[in-house]
Amino acid sequence: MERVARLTNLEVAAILFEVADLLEIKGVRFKPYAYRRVAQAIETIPEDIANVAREGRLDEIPGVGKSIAEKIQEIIETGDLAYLESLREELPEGVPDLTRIEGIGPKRALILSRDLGIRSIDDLEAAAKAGRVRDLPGFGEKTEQNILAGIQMSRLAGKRHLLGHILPIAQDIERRLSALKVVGQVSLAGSLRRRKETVGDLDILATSTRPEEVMEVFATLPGVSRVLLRGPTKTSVVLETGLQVDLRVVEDGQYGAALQYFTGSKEHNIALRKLAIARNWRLSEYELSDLATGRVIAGEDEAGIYEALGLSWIPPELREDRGEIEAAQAGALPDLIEYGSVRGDLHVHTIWSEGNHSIEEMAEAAGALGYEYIAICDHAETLHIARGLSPERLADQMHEIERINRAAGDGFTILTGTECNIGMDGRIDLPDGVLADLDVVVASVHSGFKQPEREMTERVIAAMHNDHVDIIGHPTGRILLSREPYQIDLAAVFEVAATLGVLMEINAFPGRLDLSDVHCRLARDFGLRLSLGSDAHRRENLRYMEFGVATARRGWLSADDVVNTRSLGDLRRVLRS
Ligand code: DGT
Ligand code: CA
Ligand code: CA
Ligand code: ZN
Repeated sequence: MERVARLTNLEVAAILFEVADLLEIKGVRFKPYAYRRVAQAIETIPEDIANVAREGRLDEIPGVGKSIAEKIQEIIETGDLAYLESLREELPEGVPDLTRIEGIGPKRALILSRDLGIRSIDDLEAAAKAGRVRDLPGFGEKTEQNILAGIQMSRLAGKRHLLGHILPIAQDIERRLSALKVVGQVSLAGSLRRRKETVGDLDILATSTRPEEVMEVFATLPGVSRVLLRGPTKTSVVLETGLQVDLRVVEDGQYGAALQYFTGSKEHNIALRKLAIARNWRLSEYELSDLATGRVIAGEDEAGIYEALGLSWIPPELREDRGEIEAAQAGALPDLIEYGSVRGDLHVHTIWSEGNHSIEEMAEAAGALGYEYIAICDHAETLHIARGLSPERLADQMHEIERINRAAGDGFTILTGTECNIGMDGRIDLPDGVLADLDVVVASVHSGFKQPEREMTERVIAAMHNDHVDIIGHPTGRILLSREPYQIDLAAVFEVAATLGVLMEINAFPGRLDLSDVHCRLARDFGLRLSLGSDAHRRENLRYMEFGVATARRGWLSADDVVNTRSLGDLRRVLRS
């Protein structure tokens, strides 16, 4: 028999959720509800659904009758569901997508598909713009306009936003709400509180005894372009940037439970709920309570919920169900690097290459942040678009840095450096004699992103074999929301880096954050040390460092794993060794 990959409960549930969606599109009544209910139950039961099925206990799951039980059985055995396939075939291509547009239900989607041959949202937009939608039965000019507006909205809503762009906006809203007399506690929640690299929408939580007043202020904040939903406990708005912001107001006694719930992640919450169910308790967005007696066990503060479940409080950055719950049970959570613990920035550009401020200006701004050192890492010559430095210009820059350091005296040090380019063959675009004189050599890939994995991997490994290279800059080259990482075998790179003592960069620039959280954790498993660099191109960018620290925290890193939490003396020893 062919072996079928074992599906997780979440994957089984996802298949049932899709059945529910398609039945709904077909206009079937009641059944979608039944499928959703079962899917939700499967998401949360503490046991592997395959075990439940094997022991013939599927009917113990609320809502599961004979017909759904058979379907679950089929999913577990084959990894697929013929019924779902037939539903998919019944509906013309694109119809499920069309129903995601506001104002288009199943009926209209089917008409658009049948009469105009529309297969996608792009098709629909073209047809509406050409005025071909208004003449369909039951449509009209107004509906056509609404459809275009709905398409616009769904495009904005589907877009994610960079953490680095959203955080200041979020903190401003948080400040404005905290300042209100009628507001007690306020916290940012959701993926933003977890400091995920991109954010879908912003979730904010507050306590108040006068929710209407809070909602009024929230709905009229500067920058709000539309109010999507307005109620006493939840209001949703869209900002001019297209970012949706949800505010929920709860009572003091429920604040901890709500904060825990709305911080997520969903996967973390599901795992936590299983712990509650195992004790015959129930964890909801309102409270942790005893199922039998209804007694409230915790809910006022978040730590109390974790504590009641036998866990130490888990920092939000770790809440992705990647082993943090097991670690908290064992008292083995990592001692995460703190936001204020970075002592210097190891990747800074200046006006000498593509930056906007002088060496002194960058140094002054870094000093104001409390740093002890920065490394000036302008590009080398072959990066023409970035006005890279020739060896002669770099020598001039080194003299300039020496002069500034001497004039400034002790307390703050500017390190000389480069962000040199790793050529297609792994060669570095500066002579060894020049590299040897620099304090910090960052080497990065800036071209030839399409190389096959084997070549790219060999290329970066070859660069690491240059004894002068200290750090590999933005090691996967991704640009968030726009460019995929290049193909590279990071495990192979990390293995070599571990033997050679080369550092991997966490580039804190909001669009990069590369290494990613998951890769940071892999690097830690290899025993690597990492370096944080803001890649600042102007002095304000130095503040991006906090997003790099967030990524390090999400990657389970401690201060020890990151070299620029060390004093300059210790750092120099790491760079030399
Ligand atoms: P995002 O907005 O896509 O960046 O991600 P989140 O994590 O902010 O997700 P969002 O805004 O949909 O919901 C906020 C939190 O609410 C989420 O992290 C956990 C909780 N939550 C939302 N939906 C569910 C759900 O279906 N089940 C569970 N257990 N929790 C949920
Ligand atoms: Ca969110
Ligand atoms: Ca949300
Ligand atoms: Zn670069």
